[in-house]
Amino acid sequence: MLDKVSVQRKSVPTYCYNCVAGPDLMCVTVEDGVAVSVSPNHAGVGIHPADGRPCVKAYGLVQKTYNPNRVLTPMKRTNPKKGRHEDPGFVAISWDEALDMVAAKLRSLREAGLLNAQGMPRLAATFGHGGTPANYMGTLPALLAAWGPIDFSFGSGQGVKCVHSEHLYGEYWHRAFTVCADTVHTNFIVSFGTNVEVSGGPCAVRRHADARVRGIKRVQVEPHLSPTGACSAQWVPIRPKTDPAFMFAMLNVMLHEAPRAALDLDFLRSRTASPYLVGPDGYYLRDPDTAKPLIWDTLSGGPVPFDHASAVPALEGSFTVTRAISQLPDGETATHDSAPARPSFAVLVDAMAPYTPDWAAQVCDVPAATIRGVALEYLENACVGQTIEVDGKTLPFRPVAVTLGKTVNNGWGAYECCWARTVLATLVGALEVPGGTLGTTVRLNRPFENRLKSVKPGVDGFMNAQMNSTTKGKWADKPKGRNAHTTLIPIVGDSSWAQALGPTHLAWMFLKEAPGEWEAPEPPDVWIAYRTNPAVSFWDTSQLTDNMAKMPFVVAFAYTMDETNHMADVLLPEATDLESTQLIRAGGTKFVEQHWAHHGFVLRQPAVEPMGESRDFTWITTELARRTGLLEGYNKAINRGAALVPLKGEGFDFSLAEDQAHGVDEIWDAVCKAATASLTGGSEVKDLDWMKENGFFVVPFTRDDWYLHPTMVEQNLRYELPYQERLMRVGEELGRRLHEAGIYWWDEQLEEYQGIPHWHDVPGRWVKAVEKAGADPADFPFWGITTKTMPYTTGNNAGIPLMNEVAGNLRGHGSVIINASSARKLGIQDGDRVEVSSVVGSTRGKAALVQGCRPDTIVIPGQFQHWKTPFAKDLAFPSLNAISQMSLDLTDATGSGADVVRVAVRKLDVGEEP
Ligand SMILES: Nc1nc2c(c(=O)[nH]1)N[C@H]1C(S)=C(S)[C@@H](COP(=O)(O)OP(=O)(O)OC[C@H]3O[C@@H](n4cnc5c(=O)[nH]c(N)nc54)[C@H](O)[C@@H]3O)O[C@H]1N2
Ligand SMILES: Nc1nc2c(c(=O)[nH]1)N[C@H]1C(S)=C(S)[C@@H](COP(=O)(O)OP(=O)(O)OC[C@H]3O[C@@H](n4cnc5c(=O)[nH]c(N)nc54)[C@H](O)[C@@H]3O)O[C@H]1N2
Ligand code: SF4
Ligand SMILES: [Mo]
Repeated sequence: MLDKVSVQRKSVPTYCYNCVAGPDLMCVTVEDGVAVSVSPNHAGVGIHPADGRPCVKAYGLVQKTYNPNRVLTPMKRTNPKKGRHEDPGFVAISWDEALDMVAAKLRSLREAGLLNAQGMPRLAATFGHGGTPANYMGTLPALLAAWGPIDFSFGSGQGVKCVHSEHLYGEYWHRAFTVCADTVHTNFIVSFGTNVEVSGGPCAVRRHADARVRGIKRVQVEPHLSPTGACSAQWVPIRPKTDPAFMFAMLNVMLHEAPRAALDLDFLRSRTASPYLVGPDGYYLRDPDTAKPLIWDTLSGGPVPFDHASAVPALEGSFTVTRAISQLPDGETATHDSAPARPSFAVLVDAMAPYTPDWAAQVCDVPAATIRGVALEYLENACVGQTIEVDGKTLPFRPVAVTLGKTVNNGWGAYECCWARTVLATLVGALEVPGGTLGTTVRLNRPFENRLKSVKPGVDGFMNAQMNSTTKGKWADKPKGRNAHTTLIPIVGDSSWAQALGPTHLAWMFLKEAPGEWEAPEPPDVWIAYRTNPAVSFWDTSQLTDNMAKMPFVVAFAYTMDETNHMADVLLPEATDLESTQLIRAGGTKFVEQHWAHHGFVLRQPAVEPMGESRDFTWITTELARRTGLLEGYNKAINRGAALVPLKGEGFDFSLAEDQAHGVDEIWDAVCKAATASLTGGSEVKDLDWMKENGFFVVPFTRDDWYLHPTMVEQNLRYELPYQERLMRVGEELGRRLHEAGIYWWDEQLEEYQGIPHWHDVPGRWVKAVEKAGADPADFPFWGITTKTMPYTTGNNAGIPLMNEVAGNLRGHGSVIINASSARKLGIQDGDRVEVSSVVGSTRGKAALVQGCRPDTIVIPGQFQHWKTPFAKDLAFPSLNAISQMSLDLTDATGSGADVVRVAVRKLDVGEEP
């Protein structure tokens, strides 16, 4: 008989936040100090919307930890020449040498001045994938705060390739950095390319499964049949980038075919700008004394200010206003006598008149009856007039929602889609109420932890908006960063996240060549990169890689070698997911479908000892702060709340001494105590040990806080829809400023600023881009698009073999997905190696023949074509990013672009590939 070997086994609660659908709870099973598996954290049952379960990606974290290809010592470059084909000649160095080298460099920057001669920050930093790195970077934000100006201009596709227009307009209209359906209550969802069963994490997957049991109907409108399409009630294979036409036609049906009484007229009158009178110059007619927008009161038969208490405003009709003013750009005022006036709603009705389902059918390649059917079903399910009780509060019940996926949400056409999506909700009062279309979180408007608190009364009865000024003298004629967000993008504002949400590809492009009348910015003296891989994630990756080689000094936190840290001067290996400590917020409302009935904090803790020489991020940061001479400022920033919450509040003070370096546990112990104290008004103080034992600390979060509606009613505010008077003015001003500065290369983008959007040939822009590149569009007959894939979180875990193994079960993994009959016409069989080319270049992979894809569209899932990342580089997978264009012409007014490109497909001959 064998001796019983006693194994020390423990289960360590922690979190996964590897994609924006997190944070999700999980436990790590550790045997004799070795992480052996990941499991749900059952303590989360009834608290976490997925009852404590993480998704498949979290199960890869064990392999991530023990990946033999990890960078496990600091390293420095020995070959000064940078480029894809230059061997960096990395050699291992001690932490002392690495930290001293970085600190010396940073000190030299401070001595030279934080801004360079062009007024640009000498230090730049990029953190990838939708802000998720912030949940792994410990106290780094405190060091960044202590530093001063930093350029966050250089993106990786997060932001401009993400749900970008939604981020900006969504937040502007209803504090919706991202948007979701209120899946818990809704009955009917129209999803335009929201791949929520793949991208929404366990919370969304669980919710949609429960909703299907309840009998919900989801219509998935997208060019190829994604897993989400496959488990929807209906799939509508729309032509790429024609979604605005589909939605305009839905509006047309609702406004021109359905009876008015089917709409939520009360909501339109009292909670939107629908009654505001539009004058002859397209601007609101305003009261001459107060400058308040006027509405037409049907009771008194005359114009009154919008906030007149007892008015019953007209939504339709044509009126004459005896005397009014309008506010033109640049503070100019026009006076109107006997002005013709129409309510915004009437202007909307007229504007949507041409967009009939028959018209849209031609544009979208979808039968008119399908479009009409979806619109009518939406209307039928809207339950206008009904209410529901949530946490003891009676709220409107409108169980219909419209959601938009990332390629619908960015690039040309995205503005129209976001606008139409929000107007569809307002027409039936389904915005921000149970069952309807909801915002999830805020990132541009503070405070980030509760979006409801970010709502304050602004101008004209709407909520406040934080925009970059476009008026003379106040407009930022000199950009403050290399993507010029304050100069070009008024609506992005200038809060801490704004720059990373600017037109981040321009920063890369301008390193090579700036357009006329624009001073080409010098690269930053130092660029810090963490958990981001623009060399794989962005567009036209080969050109981007060349531009990246121009960065003179790159500090990269490194997990394995990858295509971006290939350009680094110093590699810093931080302890990763299962090896390090951080406390973050959980619950309340967050991205995607992270709506909880609780909120609080969750701890990431070392389940195992860090591998090799890798060190906790907080330790690395503290050392950098100390060696750069910024310790005091860094500690002050932590005390102020840069690590999570202020360490001092009412009834508690866990502030750290500012003149000394603190240990990792000491810092997080103080943060744990302050966080729990602040959440409970000081009544419960949980220290680091308690959090390690219990994993998370939450208190109830009232579910009516999922909805903005009560806040809007409380503050008597209106949604700034359907008419965009303010944006019109801003656009006009921006145009004047740019033209005064001799800048005409942003003129097409200026066209996006309209009172009511209209259709323009959105997909045609990608065709024109082919012509502009000097090629014949007929040679590129297919649409190339991309999609997320369940086991991968962008390119973050591309080097983990388990993910590839699991993904092998998915249709089209690592392949070019193509419609079977289109493929056969090209002589392509399933599994054949094919080449997909565009005006930018080509990419190769095997063909996956499917029925569920439009004949004119190919799909390349995920982001691959690595040439450095171990394991991933041997997969020989294709990537849309190698062939998509990075161009000003394909940039919309928010500064975003789409993962869309015109392509050709051909079968590779035998012998063409090794
Ligand atoms: N084709 C295609 N391209 C896309 C998209 C798409 O769907 N298809 N999506 C776009 C979107 S929406 C986004 S948000 C962007 C995201 O793109 P990026 O911001 O570039 O993010 P990731 O691809 O996740 O890159 C993560 C990098 O961090 C490294 N890494 C992983 N774990 C660790 C760690 O613990 N420590 C350190 N130091 N490094 C680590 C990985 O090796 C990888 O190089 O991609 C965009 N690009
Ligand atoms: N598993 C996983 N989840 C993730 C991520 C991840 O990398 N992996 N990334 C996270 C991030 S950063 C983001 S931004 C979100 C994105 O989340 P989603 O937007 O839900 O993700 P995608 O899979 O990129 O959605 C693409 C879908 O849009 C369709 N599509 C493409 N072009 C068009 C078009 O022109 N019109 C229409 N109607 N549909 C179109 C495609 O068919 C595809 O099904 O996912 C997040 N969640
Ligand atoms: S959905 Fe995202 S955050 Fe949640 S467990 Fe999966 S990878 Fe982690
Ligand atoms: Mo994203």
